[in-house]
Amino acid sequence: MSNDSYKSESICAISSPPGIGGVSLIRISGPDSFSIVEKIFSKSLKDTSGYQVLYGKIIEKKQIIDDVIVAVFKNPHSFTGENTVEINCHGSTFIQQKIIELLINNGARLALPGEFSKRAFLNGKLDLSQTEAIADLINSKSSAAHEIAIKQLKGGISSELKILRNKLIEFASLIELELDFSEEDVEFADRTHLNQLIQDLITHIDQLKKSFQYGNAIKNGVSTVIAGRPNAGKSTLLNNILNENRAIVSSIAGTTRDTIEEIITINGIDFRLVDTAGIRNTEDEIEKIGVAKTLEKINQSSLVIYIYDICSTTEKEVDEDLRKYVENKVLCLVIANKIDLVKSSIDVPKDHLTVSLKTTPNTLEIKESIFELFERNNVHNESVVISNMRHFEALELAYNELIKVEKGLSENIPGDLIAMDIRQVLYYIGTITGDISSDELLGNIFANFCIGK
Ligand SMILES: Nc1nc2c(ncn2[C@@H]2O[C@H](COP(=O)(O)OP(=O)(O)OP(=O)(O)O)[C@@H](O)[C@H]2O)c(=O)[nH]1
Ligand SMILES: [Mg+2]
Repeated sequence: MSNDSYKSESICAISSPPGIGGVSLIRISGPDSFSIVEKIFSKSLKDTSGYQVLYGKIIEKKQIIDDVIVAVFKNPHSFTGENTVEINCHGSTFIQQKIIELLINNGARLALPGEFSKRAFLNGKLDLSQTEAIADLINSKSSAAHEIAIKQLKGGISSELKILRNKLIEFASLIELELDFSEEDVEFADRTHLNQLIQDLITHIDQLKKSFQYGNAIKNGVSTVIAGRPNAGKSTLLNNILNENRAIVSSIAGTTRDTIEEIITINGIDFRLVDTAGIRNTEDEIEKIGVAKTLEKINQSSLVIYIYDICSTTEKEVDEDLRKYVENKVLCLVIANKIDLVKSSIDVPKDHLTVSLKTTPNTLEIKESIFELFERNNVHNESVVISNMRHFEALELAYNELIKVEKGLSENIPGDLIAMDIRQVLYYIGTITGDISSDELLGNIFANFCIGK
């Protein structure tokens, strides 16, 4: 679809979830939506003002299909910015399909995934990152994910980036103007100010980039691996946290072979907990595969809960394990288990959580510790958090170009080269808000939306 052909086409889709429901919502948007709906509805829409609701009947060849409520939105006061009608019908799949069929027979066409949102963007109702926030809002499963999506929808990222972008555009233009006067060796763009702006941008974009770790964790859950030697109590821990017998627990070392994954929500954040095979050297073929998988899972995780049996593991062995298996970049909560078996007093490092998972589950305390560890290491600027991979990648590219500009300024390279690098920064920032977009980019983004949104 070229960017302009949409202006003449009216599109329709079922916007409620597929299947039977009490009621369903069918949406139609485009220049002919009113006249198309009038052909199948018992009332005229001609004299309606926007934001109006009408009660009437959907009729096919004098036969009543359904009693419906129709909401009318007049261009530009609708989500898409076009004339839009929303038909609230009864949620039978037959009725839904019938109404869609009638709309198509009268001149509408079926909407592509995300096409309503795409029109909202093309008609300037929302910028690109706000449009993407709608998809995140629909998909949000926790209060934290919801909060990030709402902030983005309100334009949090865009307004920040737009201010910086406009300042940078000004500088790029001034530098480009200098090129027209190259004979005269003039400097319209104050280099000290430009340098300051570049520094501000670098700091700011760096902050946004850092917030992605947090944003991404909230959107997709924090991958959290429970690891340790065999028999340490890993599966017991998983079961305790889930409050169900999810994994087999036994006194035989090497019970868990395959990874077991479950999601728990702590204070509104999803943690994807993975119970793993205990790490040891083994000749057992299946267990070997299990151990390899454990190591792979640890590598991919953002948080590790390392658990050990306090009676059978020395502090030195624990340290060795941590050094060998848990990389520095991964957050790690260390749990000393089976304290009930300890007869005399024993020294445990202060930062290890000492428990007896069998006799007292300590679930609340452990959950709090997991959450605290995550929070402590995810300092984020309250106002804006990046949670979208596309935005993160664009920021990273913009950041690299900014470093080039910074270097260029310090080395006094010619203005035309600096201007080129600044234009690159502008380009990458522009792709986030959609100030710069291509059919391909839009196609990729909206293909992941649901139909009817
Ligand atoms: N006394 C005591 N026994 C415990 C405690 N926690 C777990 N156990 C026991 O230790 C044994 C091993 O527990 P699991 O949870 O299966 O250990 P695991 O780390 O998953 O072991 P693998 O899957 O073999 O790697 C079981 O018999 C548990 O009942 C504890 O706090 N105290
Ligand atoms: Mg186990």
